[in-house]
Amino acid sequence: MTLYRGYLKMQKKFNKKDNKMRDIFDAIQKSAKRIRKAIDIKDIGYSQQENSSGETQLELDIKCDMIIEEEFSKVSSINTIASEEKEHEEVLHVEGKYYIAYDPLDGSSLVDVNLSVGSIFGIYEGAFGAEKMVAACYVVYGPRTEMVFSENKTKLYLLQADEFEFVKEIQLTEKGKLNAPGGTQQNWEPYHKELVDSFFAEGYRLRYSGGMVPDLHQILLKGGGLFSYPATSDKPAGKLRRLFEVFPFAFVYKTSGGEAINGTSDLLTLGFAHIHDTSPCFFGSKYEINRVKEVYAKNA
Ligand code: FBP
Repeated sequence: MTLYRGYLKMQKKFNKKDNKMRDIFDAIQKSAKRIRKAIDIKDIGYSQQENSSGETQLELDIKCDMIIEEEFSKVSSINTIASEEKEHEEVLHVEGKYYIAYDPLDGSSLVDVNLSVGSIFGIYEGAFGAEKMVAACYVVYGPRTEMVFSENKTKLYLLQADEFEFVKEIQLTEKGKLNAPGGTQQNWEPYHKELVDSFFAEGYRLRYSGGMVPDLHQILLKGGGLFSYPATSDKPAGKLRRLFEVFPFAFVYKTSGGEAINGTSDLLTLGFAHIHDTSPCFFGSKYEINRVKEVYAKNA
């Protein structure tokens, strides 16, 4: 086989793989545009339904979930989907090789106070699991609509005239200035409170909206800092869900030169027993994450 024919064969294989990911990328963009319109409606009441975490679902949660399922059902490379709004995973195309776990509208309870919210996607190959992750994406619905897609690099896109335009690649610095401490403070471990306070004592600024997507997006775009949602006495396993929220942001932060841990271990080395499992989580630039590791190694 001549060199050139070998190159063509590799190209074809690469393009086929690229096209499959491209189809997923397109389906996420179509979903995001429809969700943007769905958010801008007057009535955002609660439904009669509860999700698997016992939270009453907003009509909007269910609508956004339906939009994403509709768009993904048209993509033959997607084998199975799992939604934060549904108890069980669902097979779409048995021939497909990608498994996608998503949070259709994270922080949805913030819509009625007009704060930014987001959609989160974890793209896994062959099965669900941190070690199977090949790409991650999130969309921020704020004053503007932005999308961040991580595969080999992390790229920012802005919705302009109904098209997502590439803006820039994102890279975290070694050390940041922003601190986003989640969880009910009265239920924090004393050593965690000390850690959070030590960053403020160093001049870090408080930036916490209660929406994971805008909070992590701000730290990513402003060059670094720390987002934390620890284990607390009322939530000893943390609050945020591994497959839908934690693993995707761990992938984005690590691909952008940052770190992501559960206090002691790399989040992308964790397993899961149930698709709705949660985990304590810390996302940030290297300096801040090393500080967390030091404190948690001594105490946890
Ligand atoms: P949902 O996925 O149910 O919206 O919850 C997740 C979330 O709202 C995150 O966006 C946010 O970081 C966290 O919960 C806020 O939790 P708390 O209100 O305990 O600080």
